[in-house]
Amino acid sequence: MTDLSRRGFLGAGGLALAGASMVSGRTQAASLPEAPIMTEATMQPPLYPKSGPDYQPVVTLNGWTLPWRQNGDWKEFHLIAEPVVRELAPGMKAHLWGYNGQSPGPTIEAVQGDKVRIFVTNKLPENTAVHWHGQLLPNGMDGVGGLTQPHIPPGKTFVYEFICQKSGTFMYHPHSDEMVQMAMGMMGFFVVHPRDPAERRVDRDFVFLLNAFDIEAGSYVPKVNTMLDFNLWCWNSRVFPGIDPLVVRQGDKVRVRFGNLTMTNHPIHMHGYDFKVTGTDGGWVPETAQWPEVSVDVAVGQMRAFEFVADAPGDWAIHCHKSHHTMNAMGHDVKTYIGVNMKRTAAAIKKVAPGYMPMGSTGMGEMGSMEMPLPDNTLPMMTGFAQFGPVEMGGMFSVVKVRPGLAADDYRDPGWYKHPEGTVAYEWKGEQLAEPARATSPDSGVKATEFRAIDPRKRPVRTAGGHDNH
Ligand SMILES: [Cu+2]
Repeated sequence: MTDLSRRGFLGAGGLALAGASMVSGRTQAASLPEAPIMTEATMQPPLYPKSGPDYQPVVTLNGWTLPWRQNGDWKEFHLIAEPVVRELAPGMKAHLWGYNGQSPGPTIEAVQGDKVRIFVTNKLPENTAVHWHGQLLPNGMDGVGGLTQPHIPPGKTFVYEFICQKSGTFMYHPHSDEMVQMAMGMMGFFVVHPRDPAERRVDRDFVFLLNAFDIEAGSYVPKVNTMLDFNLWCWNSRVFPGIDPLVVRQGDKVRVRFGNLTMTNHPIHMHGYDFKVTGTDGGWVPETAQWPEVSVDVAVGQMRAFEFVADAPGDWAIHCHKSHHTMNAMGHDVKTYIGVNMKRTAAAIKKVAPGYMPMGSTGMGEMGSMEMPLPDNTLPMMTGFAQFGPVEMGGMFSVVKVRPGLAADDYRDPGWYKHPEGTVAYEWKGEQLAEPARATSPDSGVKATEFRAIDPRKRPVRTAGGHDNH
């Protein structure tokens, strides 16, 4: 990739934060900036600034940062709204809409005070517009199609120009046929770094967007009208075990930022640490107001950042605490059979469906360890293996891997944690207690329901009047 970020002219006197004169309204650019494209779903290395103030760039789980070019005072980016194919996890691909080859689009990074000029080319089959969620900007740059600008028709390029007035965590997404375009995966992260490189500095800064899809087993395109019952709960359009681990060097100061563009809230929970909530939608939380947590809820349309010092090595789970959101597509319709004696039912069903196998009467954990035949292009409800067996998870789940002695920019998966001798939960092999008499299957006293399996080939034929018995 060419060097797209060259030294600008934002020197003495260049940083005026307010005033209409800052926005030219008409770009002087002689040509459109390059629009790099990314199709791989692996985390790309952080993009260090080659000019301007120093900062610790973020890393985007299963994603990348959009390179830019400096043109006079302006940092110029080029987004292309277009159809993309995204692998959600090995074994499943989705036909989505996104930006520059991916859903979500690339992360945009800038510095407080930067003048940014963002070209948006529409290669979708319908109008679009881009809203810069959380940015303080002139009304006409806010990206609400019809309200603050004409929609961008297919084939056209529009230009957005504004000053990044404050540092913090932002997003971008369409404001044009918004429900459909977000359900199809159109969104991206936007980070503005403090102008002072020492301010709020961390060693590792992870970002991801929470999004959700409803894709029926065997199909490739999300159902765009689904309101609540999504079956794929994603971070950056990926589900476990397809989500990158958050690889951290022991002792590093770490920030994790996320934004929620699903239709419900997500309590994001991290094991092994308490952390401080340091950022919200409106900016940084003053140190005196930061509160300690082990879970932080992020409502629809919100962003949150938390920070911790990674002093405890290990493989620490990080996930949404709504347990349905750590499940994948297949299996949500399975009935509950816990405590049910399935023997007679299974025998009856096997007469009409010889391959039938009853599941779930002891819980559903066994589903995480089985290789069940699946329809084309879908994912099992519970999946993923680690060093001690099946993890029985899916969806919004990943692992914070804290290891000593990593290189500063080493984000490669270090494998499973090697636990020091004697620090893993273990089986009791001594004598058992004398068992008090316990009912093995508590009886509610309610008469059991009788199942009757009907062979559809031998269904009783109804008489003309619609009554079977007269
Ligand atoms: Cu959730």
